[in-house]
Formats: sequence, C-alpha cells, structure tokens
Amino acid sequence: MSRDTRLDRRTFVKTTAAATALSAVAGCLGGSDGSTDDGGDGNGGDDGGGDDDSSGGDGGTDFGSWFDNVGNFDGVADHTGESEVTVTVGAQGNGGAFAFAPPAIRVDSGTTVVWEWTGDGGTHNVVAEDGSFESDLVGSPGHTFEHAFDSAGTFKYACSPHKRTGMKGAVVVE
Ligand SMILES: [Cu+2]
Repeated sequence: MSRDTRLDRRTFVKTTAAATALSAVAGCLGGSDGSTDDGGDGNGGDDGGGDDDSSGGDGGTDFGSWFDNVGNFDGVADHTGESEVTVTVGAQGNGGAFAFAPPAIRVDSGTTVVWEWTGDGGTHNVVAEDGSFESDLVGSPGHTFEHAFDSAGTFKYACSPHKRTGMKGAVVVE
C-alpha cells in the first residue's frame, strides 16, 4: 500500500517537472524549433549534477531546460563592454574534458566570440541550435573558431558529439 503511494507521488512529481520544463521551453522558443528533442531525459542516467543553483534567476534570461545537464553551468558570465570574448572548448566538466568554459556569456551586440580548443576530450565542434554558425569537428589544441554576434538575442550552441553529455553553451547578446 504505502509502496504504491510512494510510487504514485514520485511519478506525479516527475511528470509535473517535465511538463513545467516543456512549457518553459515552448514559451521561450515560440515553437520555432522543431528539430531538437533535448528534453533532458533518457540520457543514460548519468546525472552527476552536484550543484543545484541552475534555477536562480540571473537577470531574467530564460534558458528553459538547456543547462539542466550542464555540470559546469554557474550562471551567465558578464562580458559586456568587451569587443572580443574567448570561450574554451574542451574544458574540464561533465565527466571529462567535455565542457565549454564559461558555458554562458553575456556580450554586447557587435562582439566577436572566439572559441579556442584545448585539445582535450577528443574532437569537439561548436554548432548553433538555430544553424547560424557551425565550426568544423576538431581535436587539435589551439584551434580557434569565431563568430560575430551582430544582433540581440540568446544563441544556444552545443558540441554535436557531446551534447547529450552536457557540452552545451549559450551567448546572450544585448
Ligand atoms: Cu565535445
């Protein structure tokens, strides 16, 4: 009896959380993106997330569930006022060198973001969710890829081979 009750409650909580996350994503994307189904579930159960501060509001930027499985996400790093910002590709995180660092940055429009490969963690790439930029798949240290962000918006990107592992990032352009 009590066992069934526990099960029911757990199922209920999970379902509610998923529904909330889904509606947040839908509200954020406005239904423009039908190509990804990264609901954050079903990825092998390796959900090591030690810190749980991903829900803290930071300036009102709503990433939906994008950063839910990104182990090194710790809010948005403010890089406004800089004409060029570097993001490390293959930084430590997500169970290996499978992270962008910092994963989320805020920049002014007109800023060029330069991604620089450490050479660790195998081959990585930088692929925009909306298709606006995409690098080659590279494993060499020192390799760089850059993109100029000329219009305001939130641009999510990921490394294709490690997206499910949590190698994801975002550039918030003001
Ligand atoms: Cu990668």
